[in-house]
Amino acid sequence: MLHLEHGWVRAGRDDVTGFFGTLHNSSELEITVRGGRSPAANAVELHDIIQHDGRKQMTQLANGITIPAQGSITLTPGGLHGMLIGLDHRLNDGERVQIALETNTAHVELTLTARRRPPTTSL
Ligand SMILES: [Cu+2]
Repeated sequence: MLHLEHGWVRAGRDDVTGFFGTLHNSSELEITVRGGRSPAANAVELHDIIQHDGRKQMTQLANGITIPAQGSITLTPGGLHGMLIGLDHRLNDGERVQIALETNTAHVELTLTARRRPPTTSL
């Protein structure tokens, strides 16, 4: 089983925005998140931020994110993160956003709250 703890989506963006939190894998097998769907956006992608020629660049992770058995991976604004691409409207502070993550084992349904700033528990 995979679940997202302290999940949130960044509010106030027009076209694309990130979502964050800690993915916990409570199963005995590794789980790979490959992408997802959301009624609020055209696409759900998984990204990382890498240094390239001294500048930070966002790259899509074509192979997704793998969470080890009994392990966790944290999605943060400065590193690995989820991305909503092609928002159908600007997310308001406090708005609830549905995201279904697709993994190699199952879909994981999330309801995240949009916030302008990270909740302190996620940092
Ligand atoms: Cu991104």
